[in-house]
This record gives sequence, C-alpha cells and structure tokens, in this order.
Amino acid sequence: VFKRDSYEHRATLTENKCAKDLWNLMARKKTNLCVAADVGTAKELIVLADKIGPEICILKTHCDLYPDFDDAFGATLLELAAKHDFMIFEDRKFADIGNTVVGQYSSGVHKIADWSHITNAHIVPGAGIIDGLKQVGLPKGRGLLLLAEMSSAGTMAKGQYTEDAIAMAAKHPDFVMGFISTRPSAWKGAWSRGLVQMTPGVQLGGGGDGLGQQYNTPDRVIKECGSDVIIVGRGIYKAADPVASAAEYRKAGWDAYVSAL
Ligand code: S5P
Repeated sequence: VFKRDSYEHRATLTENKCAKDLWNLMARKKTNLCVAADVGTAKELIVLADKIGPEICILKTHCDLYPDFDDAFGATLLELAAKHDFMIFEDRKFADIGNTVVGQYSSGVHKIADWSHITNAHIVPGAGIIDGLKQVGLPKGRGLLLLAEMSSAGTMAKGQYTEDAIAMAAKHPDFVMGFISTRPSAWKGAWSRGLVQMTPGVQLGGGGDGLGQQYNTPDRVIKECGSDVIIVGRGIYKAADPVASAAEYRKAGWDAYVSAL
C-alpha cells in the first residue's frame, strides 16, 4: 500500500487554484470519482451529469464527440457543476506548439477555456505547449494536467518521457495541477505532493476493451498505483443503472483512499 497524506493536507501544498479547489472538494464531498462521460450526444451528457453529479468530484468530457455541441453547452455544464459541486475536465489532450494551442484552447468551435476548469496536454512538443496554455488559462484560474503515462497497451509515455513530464510540471507550479498517470507510486523522480494524480483505465472487473485499453480495479489504482482520482467511463455510462454503478465506484474509490491513509 502506497502511504499518502490526506486530500485536506495536499490542498495546502499546491500553488494552483484548481488543484486546491479539487483537493478541498474531494475531502468535503468524500468522493475521488471522475466520470468519463463519453456518450453520443451533448443532450445525453447533460442528462447523465445531472443524475450522477452527486457522486462525482469531476465530470470529464470529450466535447468533440458530441454532434449537438453548441454555445450553450459550457453554461449548462457550469450550472450543473455548481448545483452538484463537481469540476469540469475537458480531456482535450492538446499536443501542438504554444501558438497553436493558444487558439485551440481559447477560441474555435469549443472555447474550452471559458467553461472547463481542467484540461490536459501531451508534452511531446516540449515546454512551449505549457507556456501557450498558461497564457490563456492562468488568468481564468484554470489548471493543466500533463499526460505523464497512459493506460493503453504499448504507450510511449514511460521512462525518461515520464521523468521529463515531472520536471516540466515542477517549472509551472502555478498552472500545472497534476498528471494523468497509471503508476506514480513507482516514479523515481521527486514530485510535489500538491500535484494531483488522475488515473484512467479503471473497471471493477479489470481486463481490457480489445482496442488497447487496460483496466485496473479502483482499489489497486488507489492503494498500489498511488493515484488520487479514479477516471471511470464505460464501467459507469454503459452500466444498466449508471447511478447505482457510480455509487459503487465512488464507494470503492473512497474506501481505498481511506484505507491507504
Ligand atoms: O491514458 C489515458 C488517458 C485518458 S485521459 N487513457 C484513457 O483511457 N483516457 C481517457 O479515459 C479516455 O479518453 C476515456 O475518456 C477514459 C477511459 O474510458 P473507459 O471507458 O475506458 O473507462
């Protein structure tokens, strides 16, 4: 078991507003569950978010999946986030040069920075991607996650690449709020405990999906892999009863956290 500090304590170790808000939200609401709402339409997403909102700390979106995305999308989600006390994470996985991501993050069709508290980026372009996103996001109080590892089979994000992500995060403590990671308990490089570790590839039954996704259980992800937030997609939105399933994942994730304190 990877021993950890409480979420309350970790809130005091970050310089990023979003990370502080998230640590405090998780402690107050007693949930470390992020739902990956990869449903077919914005309409379905909003219905789902209203139903499972009470169980989650974060609603993760892929706004380019929804054919009915419109200008009201962000405001509607922000209302639900306030109603149910959760944060919004647009899983955009930016991967371009600084100048290009400034436009992709702030404007275009989706205007992500206007409604998403959290977004994420690949580090493959180098540090300029963080400078670009920060120019847009920091004045709005947003937070950035770096993809330090991925859950998919054969991922290139390992070893030195992961170490480089840790080093880049350390240079931007005001804006980088944490990582997408799979096994931070095994990381060799030192990283600030104010940073949040979020892990996708979570299902109670384990296994995979035939397209490279690899699943671990919530218990293993929190206790052995050293993560802070479990990201669950199909395990919840494809379940016969998504609300009951979200409650089950929430309990599994929270029990694992409490038992690792
Ligand atoms: O390495 C990663 C990073 C991410 S953000 N592996 C992932 O699966 N994700 C995302 O997590 C992916 O885009 C999807 O939205 C979610 C996993 O969904 P599930 O249905 O497999 O639980």
